[in-house]
Amino acid sequence: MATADASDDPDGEYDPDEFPVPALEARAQRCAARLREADRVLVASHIDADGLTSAAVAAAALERAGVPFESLFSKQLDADDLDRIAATDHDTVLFTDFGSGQLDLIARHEERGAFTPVIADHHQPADADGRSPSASGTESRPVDTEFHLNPLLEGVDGASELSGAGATYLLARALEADGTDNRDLAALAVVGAVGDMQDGEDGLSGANERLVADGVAAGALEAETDLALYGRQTRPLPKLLQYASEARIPGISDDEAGSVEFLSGLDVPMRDDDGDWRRWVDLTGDERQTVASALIRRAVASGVPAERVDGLVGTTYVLADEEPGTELRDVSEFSTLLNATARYERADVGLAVCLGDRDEALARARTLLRNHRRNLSEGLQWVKNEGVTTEEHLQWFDAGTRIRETIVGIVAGMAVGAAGVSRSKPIVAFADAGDGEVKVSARGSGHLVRSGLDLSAVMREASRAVGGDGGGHDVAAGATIPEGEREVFLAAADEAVGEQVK
Ligand SMILES: [Mn+2]
Repeated sequence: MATADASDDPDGEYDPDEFPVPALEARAQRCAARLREADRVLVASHIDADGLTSAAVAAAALERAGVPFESLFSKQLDADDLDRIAATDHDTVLFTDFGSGQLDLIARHEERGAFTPVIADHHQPADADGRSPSASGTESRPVDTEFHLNPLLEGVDGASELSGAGATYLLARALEADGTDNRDLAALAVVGAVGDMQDGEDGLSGANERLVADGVAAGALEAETDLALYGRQTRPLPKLLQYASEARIPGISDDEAGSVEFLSGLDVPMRDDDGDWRRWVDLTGDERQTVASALIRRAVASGVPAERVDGLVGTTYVLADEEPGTELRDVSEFSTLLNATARYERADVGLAVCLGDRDEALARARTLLRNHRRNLSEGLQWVKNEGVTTEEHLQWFDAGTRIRETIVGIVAGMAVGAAGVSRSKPIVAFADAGDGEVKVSARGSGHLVRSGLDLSAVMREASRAVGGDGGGHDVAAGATIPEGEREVFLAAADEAVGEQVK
């Protein structure tokens, strides 16, 4: 049995010949061997930044290995999706960034010979009854399939140490033929990990660190200590500071005039020759130092807690081959761009950008991103106006058709900490999904997870109790339930959270 630190390099030295996550090598090799035998592979992937980068890593690796493939995307891989996949004439299906949670459904198709599944995922595997192993409280025995690559099966944390794109990257490394080096694909895997919020203040950790090392060694990625605010590549400086939800500095956060005033008081030219605001990426190293130091002094003087001041500077990742000043250069901005394509049913656009399209697809993605930002801010405003309902162990709101079901989870996460929205209870959001179904998204916190919260189990149990289905991660999970079952679902979820969080 491998342990959680099996991926740690004992002497800390980078060994390019060592498999990036040794605990997962045997599984990766088994999956790769099966894919090499296939005439044609259908790559089925989750629709989000991690799923898109998973598909891109798989596509690049299969192409380099000379294996023909097609790709498709799905929001949650439900029974209907699987029926459609089974109806295609592909005999091998590679599931990326989902599949483990649907093992019970997939196994049924496999048993009747519809296709051979190969799974590269990091979500909680379902057992034969469809329960997640952690939900039963005891070691239940998952149904398994022969070609299953998931960090959780080898004691590596799938929530924080390896994403779907990370698991797919390991598969890509196992697919390398002589003379092929797939380490450049680690850059996309890092975008996926950050898209799944696996990075902390000190950047990525555990198995993900080795992916970073691969990307750096391949020249595709740079890890830097820098100002840890979102938008270093593309945001004009005042907006960078004003929208910095990471820090919350009085007189600067949410304060455009305050941000401009703060910047104007520094001995750094803030506008370029055309009179436009400069961006963080436009500043020299010395200028960045000046701004960062002043910002930290200001935060300390304003009474911002020390840990949040420390958080102003952290490990950031840059895609070395991308144009500076574009969304693609910074992994966080890249992942947001991808989410903006995925949430509006344009996974094809996001995948094309991942695979190198810098013309039409990139322009389309940027338009989708502008639209996404507007929808998020309108959604957040709606939640602030309407407020949430507080139950014993959780809080919730039902957006109906007011917030798109594909972004309601992001809005729920953004709403936490707003007036009337507690940080001490998970938040559950409902939105109409059409066809008589309601989408449920739940968000917790690291603190709640440490107290026992596992939203993946909560969503799965409560949704299955009303004829729906769900799953995800301990800190963020989702479900789909039939219309009219909200109250019963809420009662089950409230009880489940109460049992977990002591
Ligand atoms: Mn994922």
